[in-house]
Amino acid sequence: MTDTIFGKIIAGEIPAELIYEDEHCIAINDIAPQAPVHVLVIPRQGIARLVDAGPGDQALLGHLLLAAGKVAEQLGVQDAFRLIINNGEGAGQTVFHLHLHIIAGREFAEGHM
Ligand code: DGP
Repeated sequence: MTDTIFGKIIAGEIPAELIYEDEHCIAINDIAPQAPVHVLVIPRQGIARLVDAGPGDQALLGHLLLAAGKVAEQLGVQDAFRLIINNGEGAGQTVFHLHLHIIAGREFAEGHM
C-alpha cells in the first residue's frame, strides 16, 4: 500500500464511488476529468511508479490492461479510448500510486497525443 490518496481509497479510509472492482484493482472517476470519460484504474497493490514494477508484477500489469478494456466496454467507449500512464513528476504524475487513465468521449486527432 502507498501513503497516497489512492492508497487510502483502497484501504477504505476515504470513501469513493467504485465503477469497477476485482481482486487486483479498482476503477474510479477522476476528480478533475480531462474528458467526458476519465476513469482511473488503480491496482490494490501499491507500486509508486510504473518503473518501480518488477518482473514479479508482470501478471498484475497485464491484469490492469485487461481491466481497463473491461471498464471501457462497461462504459460503452470500447471503440475509442486512450490509456495513459504518467510516470514521474516530469511527466505530470501527482499521485505516486500507479494508475492508468482511461480517456474517452472527446475527439482524438490523428497523430496527436
Ligand atoms: P497523475 O497526474 O497521473 O498522477 O493523475 C492523478 C489523477 O488523480 C489526477 O487526474 C487527479 C486525480 N485525483 C487526485 N486526487 C483524487 C481523489 O481524491 N479522487 C479521485 N477520484 N481522483 C483524484
